Amino acid sequence: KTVCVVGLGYIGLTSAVMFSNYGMKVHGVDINPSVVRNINEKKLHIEEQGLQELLDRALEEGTFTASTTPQEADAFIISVPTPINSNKTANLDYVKEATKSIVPYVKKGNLVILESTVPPKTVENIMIPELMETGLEIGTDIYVAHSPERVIPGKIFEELVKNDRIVGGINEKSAELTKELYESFVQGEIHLTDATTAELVKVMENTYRDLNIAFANELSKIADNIGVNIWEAIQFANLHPRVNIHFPGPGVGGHCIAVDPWFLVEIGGDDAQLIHLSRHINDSMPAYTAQKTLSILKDNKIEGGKVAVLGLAFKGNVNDIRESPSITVIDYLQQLGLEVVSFDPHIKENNHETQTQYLEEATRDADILLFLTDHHEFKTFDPLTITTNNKIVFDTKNCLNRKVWQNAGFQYYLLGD
Ligand code: SAJ
Repeated sequence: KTVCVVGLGYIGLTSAVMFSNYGMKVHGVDINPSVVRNINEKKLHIEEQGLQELLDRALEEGTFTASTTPQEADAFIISVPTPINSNKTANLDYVKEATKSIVPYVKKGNLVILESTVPPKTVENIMIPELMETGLEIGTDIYVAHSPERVIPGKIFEELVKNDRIVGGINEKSAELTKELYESFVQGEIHLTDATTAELVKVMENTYRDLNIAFANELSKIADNIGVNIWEAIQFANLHPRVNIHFPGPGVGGHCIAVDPWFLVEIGGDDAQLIHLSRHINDSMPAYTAQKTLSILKDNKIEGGKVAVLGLAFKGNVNDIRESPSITVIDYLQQLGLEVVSFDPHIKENNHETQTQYLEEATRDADILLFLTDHHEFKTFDPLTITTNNKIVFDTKNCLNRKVWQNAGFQYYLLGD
């Protein structure tokens, strides 16, 4: 079987190399020529454990090729970004353009699969009208399905194989053919439904997480006011067999959890009040974190001061700064008149004006160390080796060992404590 994957980001590229390592001949397409060039030179634009080896093998064995234009194939997989516009409505231009781009290559008997997370009805209202341009009968000549990805960056290859998948077809045959394709490497169960249900399920999953984190963030503010450590309280509450509260933090980032709930707000209107409020609660966390940093400095009689921000990525152990709360926290800190230098061991390119490539440079004259991302490197930092102006640390992810830092003479502050 041959597969053409359109969009070579986190999901498209990882799926493409999986298919090509499991017996398919895969052609990957990206509109960005530098992404294609790098991939062909075995250079990765994303950090993901296991990706380099699988890509190298697929390229060497010739089971994977990449270019900026699609090719004929048995199955087409569309895996492009679905961001939100500044007014928080879904931007489906990439889905539309990607579908348009494959129209000249789609033949009778082909399968077209959408992997991107989309507002319910996107397959029906955006993709189908474009695919009708092929002149082929939808559902009998060509088959169409939504097979949303559910993998977590950092563990993509493990989850691609092990997670259950929800596949929604525009008819039964479309769903069955999609299941057959993914069965080449998926060991989890593949559940079949219709396309709109699959679209809703995927958005619901990420919205559940956003709501749950908003709840944790709200609890962290309440706990802070009454002098309780929220991390300990959540751990205890989660010992109950039917409770699973997520954890607070400086904000919710990434291009999924901070984005997808807006799809439901857009289509739900007044029926989506809880979802809407949760988005606002999570979006309020960067400002809250910056304010807390300022009050910690004030409590220590430091006016102005220099903040060393540790962690720019949107979460631990990834090199992705898209929708990262750290960037917003830095903006607020600067607005509050504080000087900021930032450091992230996972981000090599200089992506931010405050960024330095050297830990020592970030911490040297710092009045406070502000940990915003729980990278594994941070957990093992030896505070005795860090030189600062004032010995104050603010941990927003509960990723440091309080005792170790206190023994090194630091005043240790924890978000939600
Ligand atoms: N976060 C918290 N508290 C928590 C958990 C996460 O503040 O308890 C923050 C993180 O720091 C980060 C943000 O939320 O800024 C999102 O991180 P994440 O690890 O929750 O999620 P993503 O965006 O990396 O991946 C999610 C996953 N969805 C679910 O777990 C329901 C993944 O399975 C999806 O495939 C992915 O979105 C996607 O692409 O949709």
